[in-house]
Amino acid sequence: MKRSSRLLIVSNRIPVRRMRRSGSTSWEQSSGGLVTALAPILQQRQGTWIGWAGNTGRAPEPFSLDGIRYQPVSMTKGELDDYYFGFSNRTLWPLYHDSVRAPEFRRRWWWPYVDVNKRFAEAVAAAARPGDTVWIHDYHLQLTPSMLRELRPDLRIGFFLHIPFPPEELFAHMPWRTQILEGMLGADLLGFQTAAGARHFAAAAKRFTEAHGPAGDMRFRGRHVRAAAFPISIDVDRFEMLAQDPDVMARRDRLRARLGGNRTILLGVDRLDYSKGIDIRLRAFEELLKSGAAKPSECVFVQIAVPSREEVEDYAQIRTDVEQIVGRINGEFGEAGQATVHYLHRNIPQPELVSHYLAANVMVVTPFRDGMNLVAKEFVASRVDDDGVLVLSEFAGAANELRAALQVNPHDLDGVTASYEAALSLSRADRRKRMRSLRRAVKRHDVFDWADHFLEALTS
Ligand code: GDG
Repeated sequence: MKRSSRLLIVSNRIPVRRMRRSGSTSWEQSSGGLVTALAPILQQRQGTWIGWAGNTGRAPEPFSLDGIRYQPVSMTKGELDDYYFGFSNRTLWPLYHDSVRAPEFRRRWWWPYVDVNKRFAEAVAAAARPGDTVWIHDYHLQLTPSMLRELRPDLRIGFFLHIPFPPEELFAHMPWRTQILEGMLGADLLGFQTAAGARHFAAAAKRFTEAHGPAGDMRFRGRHVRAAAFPISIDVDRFEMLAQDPDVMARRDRLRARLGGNRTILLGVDRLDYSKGIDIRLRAFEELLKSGAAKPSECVFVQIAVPSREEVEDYAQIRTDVEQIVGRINGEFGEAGQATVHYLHRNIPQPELVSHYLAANVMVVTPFRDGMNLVAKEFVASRVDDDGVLVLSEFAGAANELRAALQVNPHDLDGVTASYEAALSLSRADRRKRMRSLRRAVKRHDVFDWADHFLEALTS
């Protein structure tokens, strides 16, 4: 990358939290994987991060924190409803996740989506110096690349989609398909989690726009546009370090003891989202108990479900569904003082999360569709003891790399139940062999390599 060119990151949210302590306001960096990966690069390159700060009405003034400049973009309450909860999370999210819930195509959400994308493009255009590099993230901002190119043809523009890009036949349902594709084609480089995502995008682009040529070298309106896979990863060293922290290990031991000493622990960790397959994994656990293949005194399921998008009806519904299944299993198989499913509807601190990864015998990751799924990789990175079994949906992007997991089709209830039985019966030697292979896969490239590869490809 050219030394003189600065880097601007653009995402729906800037990764900061506003703290109010004794009357004064300050900002604190939040701990997502993206900010961890990009912070060192941004600090080195005097970078700027542009995005929504989480409040409606006037945007807070730009500020600097830990060597990164943050530039908030404003959003009205109506735009939050239409652009974010509406078009982003009730149209794009379900459509891009194989339509596991029906996407809603509402015309009144489209224009706010256009307007907000425009505002982001204008904010970047105003902040960028000649020749800067801009990296735009995710489905909320698919129109921003071409809007920005129009304003600032001198910039290098990259775009990364964190969620899957759907097969052409599914994407074809989108009433604004041409506008969205043309929006994305404004970038020089388009990154996807998987090769299939890049392929799907190129197929749709060729069908619905003037783009032509192979995914890796498309031509669009006289420019080269490249679509390729850049599978995201995690800060592997951080999880390995936490896993060896005496305090985290002590928490693991306390957790195991609290859950009943010798009971086999199955664990799920997700945002409470209908794409994650939390319902199917609990129903499979219920089947396992019903069949007698496992006794409630011998095993326990812990599900951490982080509250998410609760304003959207399908999310309220999946919460009700999950809580009903939890209640049914505990009603049927629990004893006073001994629950069969422990359900935590909250976010827990990361050291606590890692102590759960360490306590688990079986990590269950069963999304119907997932861009990557970082939880699967974090579990593997944490298991420095080479133990623990990963049950993983074949429809998570992570399945491409985590071949030694017990891979399942989450639409197949009997298949998921059978995978639990298989997990419970694996010998220590088999578990070790699989986990070692998984760990090699996860350690092959971390989130820092991911960011480097993308930025190198963008600027070369
Ligand atoms: C999108 C795509 C893609 C979860 N519970 C707690 C907690 N977490 C953290 C995990 C992990 C992250 O949240 C979840 O990441 P995922 O990848 O599993 O899923 P999405 O939120 O849907 O992310 C996905 C990702 O973007 C990156 O490109 O992989 O496919 O959908 O890091 O650790 N963290 C803490 N407490 C919790 O209770 N501290």
